[in-house]
Amino acid sequence: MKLTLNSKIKELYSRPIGRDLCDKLLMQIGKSSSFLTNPIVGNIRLKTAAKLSAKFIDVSVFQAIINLVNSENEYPPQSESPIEETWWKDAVFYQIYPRSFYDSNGDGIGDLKGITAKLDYLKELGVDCLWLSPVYDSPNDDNGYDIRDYRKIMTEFGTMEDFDELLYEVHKRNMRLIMDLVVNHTSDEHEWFKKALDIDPKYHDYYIFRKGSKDNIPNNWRSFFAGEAWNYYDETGEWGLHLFSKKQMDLNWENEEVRLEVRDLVNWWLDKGVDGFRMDVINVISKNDGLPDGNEVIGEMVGIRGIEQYFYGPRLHEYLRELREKAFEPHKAFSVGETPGFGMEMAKLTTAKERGELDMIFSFDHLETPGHTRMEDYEYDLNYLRDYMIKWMTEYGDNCRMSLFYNNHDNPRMVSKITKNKEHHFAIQKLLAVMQFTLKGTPFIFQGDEMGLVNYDFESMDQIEDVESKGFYNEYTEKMGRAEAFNIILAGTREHARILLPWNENTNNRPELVRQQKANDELFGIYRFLIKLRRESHTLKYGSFKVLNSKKGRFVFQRNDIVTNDCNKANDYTYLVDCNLEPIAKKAYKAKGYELVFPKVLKNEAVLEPFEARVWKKIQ
Ligand code: ISL
Ligand code: CA
Repeated sequence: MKLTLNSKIKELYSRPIGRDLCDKLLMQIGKSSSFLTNPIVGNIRLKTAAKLSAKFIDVSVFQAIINLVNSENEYPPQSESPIEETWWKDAVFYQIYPRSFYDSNGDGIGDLKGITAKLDYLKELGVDCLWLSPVYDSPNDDNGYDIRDYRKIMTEFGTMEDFDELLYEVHKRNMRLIMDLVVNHTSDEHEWFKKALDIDPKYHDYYIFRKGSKDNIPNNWRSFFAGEAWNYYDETGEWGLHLFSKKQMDLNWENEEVRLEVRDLVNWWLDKGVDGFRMDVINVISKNDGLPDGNEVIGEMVGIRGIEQYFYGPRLHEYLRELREKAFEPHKAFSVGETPGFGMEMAKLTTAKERGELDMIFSFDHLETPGHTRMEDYEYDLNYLRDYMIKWMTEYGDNCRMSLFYNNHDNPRMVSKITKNKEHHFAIQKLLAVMQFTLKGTPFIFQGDEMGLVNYDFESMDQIEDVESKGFYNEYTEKMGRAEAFNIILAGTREHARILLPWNENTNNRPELVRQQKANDELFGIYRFLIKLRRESHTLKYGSFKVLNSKKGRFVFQRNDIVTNDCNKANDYTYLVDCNLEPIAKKAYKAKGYELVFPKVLKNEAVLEPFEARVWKKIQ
């Protein structure tokens, strides 16, 4: 049934996309779902809601939401059967940003040999699978997310032989490796794009071009990295679409030959033996027909005008299924999609096992407290993280698997967002680690998490190379002073996550970036301990989840094993995790009948120190 302005709020909320969008809105205004589902509000018609909220939300927003909701006719399958066990649910993943991981030859740039050199370190940590951010040939406008040749290794990182050696050494240690698949766009230096500009008809249709004069831009979309989403090409008298940097040209997925190319390159790497892919912005590959203008108000609200025209596009499911069936499935390869903007229902619709699309996705709604954005200097609220986790733990379903992460190469370190007070950092790092390895899902460590890295005190824009930061800095300086603009960049810049890891070895040419921090060996030991605990516990990987206390500042939960009749899988223990989410001491949970697992010793059993986290195991 199609929604119209005559439909009721409860009808909107009962539809998957409607629910996600409402939930996002509710989150922003700090209300729970009962705010919309109670009979009085639930029965209000959308046109009335539009009138009532006309002061804040334009009616066009309602229409845009209705269109999005109507574009999805399917519902996520319910999960009834127990969780199916598989290697990527058992695994602990570790993301490597190669440029800043380990520099083996002293040129200041991390490289493949550097990764191989550190495999024993990663094995010791207990990591099962590595995810490599892009290592392909690239002019590095966006540090490798702008690919020039999908079958060649970036010169600074080494050679294909180095890659083969790395893969061999990874597998030799019983670990796995997944690559980054960046196929929403290519570099404008890719052969295909060069041929496209030469009006080779085959390649011209690989990209998204629109004829028109210079003063007639095809639509009002903005790029993720500030500025318009279109470049003008004098040589052809056309506009070309780029959702990201000016050198990252969007591929035309409508063209079957593009999809064949993607499938070929995925198969090429899988044939080589890689174990799967993390798929960059994979949710934006299908754009609405005719590339209609983005809604101005939504653009203001979300920060990127045009996003509703492609972030959950009309042919997304079809493209994902095709790729799975023709490349991933035959290789039994793993996939995790990067899907900025996705809510839980969208996540279920792309990852539920029965749907045959992706294995997992990264949802990002937990990275900022609602009402705040990354480019903002504020203190992140752990109470929100707790509520987010509880919602996903309880509603996502056993046919879906959640990815658990706090950091990646696109974000400042979460620990610094929680507080700038260094005194608390170590406790917070332990707290985050405890949650990451005892909650239900598959953990993704970002390089340096285990070293206790925090944000870097950049002093000027000269130290920041990231294309996104530069784009926004230019935009902000037009609106405000340089100092204020720099402050915002300092809070949100991706550069924090991209400085060379402090291996405490003097082998790089930007030592000033490393010297500021020192790897925390004690934290490494704690990560190792918690990862081992998780590895050896069926409960922690697959057990059920129950909240015991979620009052302000607290998060106490229990993990119980699934009852199994399989005598090879003897019932594991029950765990209890007691977390203090605030910088003040609190009365600890009385874990009667439990023995302490983490930390090793307590100063005072009755008192939880600021940000302390404890893990208890039931005595059997
Ligand atoms: O950084 C972000 C928020 O955390 C996003 O806006 C980010 O740009 C978006 O999630 C897409 O990220 C991915 O694709 C980009 C690349 O620059 C990022 O590094 C990559 O993770 C374009 O390929
Ligand atoms: Ca190097």
